[in-house]
Amino acid sequence: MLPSKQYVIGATLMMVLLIIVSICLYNPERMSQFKQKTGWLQNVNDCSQKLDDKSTELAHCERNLLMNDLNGRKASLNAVTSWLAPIIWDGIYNLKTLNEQHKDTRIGLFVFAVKKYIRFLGPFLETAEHFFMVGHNVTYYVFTDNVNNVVKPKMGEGRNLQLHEVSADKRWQDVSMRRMEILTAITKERMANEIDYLVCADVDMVFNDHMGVEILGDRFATMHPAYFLDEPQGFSYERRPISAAYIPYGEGDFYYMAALYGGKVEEIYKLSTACHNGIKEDQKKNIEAVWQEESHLNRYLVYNKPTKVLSPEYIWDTDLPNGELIKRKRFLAVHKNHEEVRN
Ligand code: 4GW
Ligand code: MN
Repeated sequence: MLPSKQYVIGATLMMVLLIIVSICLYNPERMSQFKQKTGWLQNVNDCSQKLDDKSTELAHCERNLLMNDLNGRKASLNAVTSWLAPIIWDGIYNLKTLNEQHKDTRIGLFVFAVKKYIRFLGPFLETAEHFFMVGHNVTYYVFTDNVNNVVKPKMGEGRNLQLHEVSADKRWQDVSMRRMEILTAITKERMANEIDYLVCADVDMVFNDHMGVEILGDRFATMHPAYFLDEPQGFSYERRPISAAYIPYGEGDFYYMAALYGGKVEEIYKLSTACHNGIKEDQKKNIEAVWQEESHLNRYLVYNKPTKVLSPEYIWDTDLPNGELIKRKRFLAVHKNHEEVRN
């Protein structure tokens, strides 16, 4: 019996298919040409083929570091801000290179120790000698109402201390805010000739690990360690439009803590002048921003973004949660008895 016509056609087609498959298996290059011609490659994720679709490219190439939305990491945990300023974490910088770049840089450290806060000055300065800008040219600018009571620490080479007398304000809020007024004067008159960068710090802190030239930039500020995982609508910015420190909902990137910030001397002159003017404007209206000069600092930094942001490695408090995210705790808040230090 002869095979039917359909059977012959079917068998021939099978034979042709078999030949194609065996040629492809033998020659993979021809296989990929075949795939491209027939469009098989269209769904393959190839970063280089999707340059016109930036968001898809970023997502599937896992470059989430630059993303600041729900698909990416929290803005605070990145190594760069959305305006492309570095966020300083351990491991992102090479200290040897930076030290070489800054070998002639002159750095100032500005600190206020008035009334009962003079007790914090000794540990602050002693730990600074161990951890702050070691090997660099450092001038401490200490402002106090009790110059005779300051014990100078043993200081390394290239380091010196200036003591400046300042009157003690009655209200602690005024003591804290007075720093902005003093800064406007001293950055203009004295520091402009003496130093290149100024670092401003609270005195109720101790240095606990390396803090060096990696923090320096035109204008830098530190994330508040209690807010770094919060969303901006939860930040304790000044929210009353009547205040000069007002920041509307929807604006702002980080909540910065006034316990550590700095920059080039002329930048700190501009920053302190703006904050001091804001404080004076509020005083005329008989109001005070919710967190005094820290509120004005945050307002300034929303509209004059820092060129470098310091991660919570640079201000930490051991009472806070999420400490496991912070590898190096470089500058620690001293736990104080608030009743005891109240003036
Ligand atoms: C409450 O009674 C006080 S006293 C709040 C601040 C006081 C204070 C602050 C003071 O009596 N003397 C003084 O020199 N200061 C300076 O302002 C000092 O440099 C201190 O670190 C800075 C900011 O005050 P603070 O450290 O108490 O602020 P927080 O609580 O934000 O760390
Ligand atoms: Mn403090």
